Amino acid sequence: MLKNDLLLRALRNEPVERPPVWMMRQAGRYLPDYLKLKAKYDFFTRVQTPELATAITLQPVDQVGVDAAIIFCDILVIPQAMGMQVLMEEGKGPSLPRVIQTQKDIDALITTGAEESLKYVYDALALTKSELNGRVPLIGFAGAPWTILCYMVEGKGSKTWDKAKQFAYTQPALAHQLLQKITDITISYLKLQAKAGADTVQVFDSWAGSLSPADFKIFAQPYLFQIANALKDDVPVILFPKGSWYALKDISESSASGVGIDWCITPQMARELTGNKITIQGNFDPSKLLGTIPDIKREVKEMIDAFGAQNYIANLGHGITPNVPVDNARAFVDAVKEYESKK
Ligand code: 1CP
Repeated sequence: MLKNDLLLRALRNEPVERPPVWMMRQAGRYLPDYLKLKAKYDFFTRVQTPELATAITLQPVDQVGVDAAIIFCDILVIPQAMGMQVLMEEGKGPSLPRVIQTQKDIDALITTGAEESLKYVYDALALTKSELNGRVPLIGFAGAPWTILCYMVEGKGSKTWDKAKQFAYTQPALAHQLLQKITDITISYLKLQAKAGADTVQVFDSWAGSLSPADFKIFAQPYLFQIANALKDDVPVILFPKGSWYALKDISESSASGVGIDWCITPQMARELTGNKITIQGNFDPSKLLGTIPDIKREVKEMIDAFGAQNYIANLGHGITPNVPVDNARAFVDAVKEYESKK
């Protein structure tokens, strides 16, 4: 039994005393105890050792007081499970030395049973679940097919994703084959995450906003919806297509229970586009966490006033950045928790 099920109630459109709060990328990055583990173990050791992944996942629950834990892992474990080499270089971010360009490259990817090589993720979820002992819900996650394709084709992060987009626009049949393969594996992977103890799952489409509304409908939305449909009887699904505010109406009519939005859309406009058909998550500008604590507290209250406390999950509009002081992250969370008394 969960002692704090605010997040799950918000996702089920049930009444809450105050909105639940968590922060994208809350595990790792800015917490001193994470940095100590980071100095000792390389990235994939941290991800693949359930005891380490669990310890990192619990840090923001214990130290910042968020209403949900999100398992410590990375979206790029899917390309890895499909047989691609993924390197994580300090200060440089991820890189994939051999990218996808041709039919032959796609044919060489491991598809059947790829999700089984990710047993360490399910083990970490099960261990975290038991350590949480019902304190807060546990969130599983995966990258969205479009965002994973971006890394598989581009080989590293990009501001424009021009190579990934060129691949999709000039070889759409190959792109759809690849997107479908990623989708199928992601569905099996998320189902196994739910079975291992994830109470809800979020699909990060971090680079959806690189596409126009028309191209989002072709290369991103159908695959996001396949995932939401396939998981809907397992756990509530949160879709986060960053930047794709134009898709909010369609998403509100999908099988997803929640949708994440960034800070480039007003709460009023997001509510207008979605009606009250889906729970909205977001959308505090992460850079505002670099301001003063009184400013953070005031702006959080304004944000909740604008969204309303129901059918709403307080969060950032994208991941917390590594330079945020822990006290400021805590002020963000405290401001949401104090909201009830200010109503
Ligand atoms: O050693 C380190 O600390 C490396 C930094 C790091 C961390 C802490 C990477 C490399 N990944 C992670 C963990 C991670 N990644 C989590 C779990 C822990 C947490 O809460 O932070 C999650 C949810 C992710 C998800 C992820 N990885 C996304 C989607 C969310 C988002 O921020 O948009 C993306 C795009 C990635 C790719 C990735 N992995 C790592 C980096 C630096 C990046 C981004 C690279 C780029 O800018 O393209």
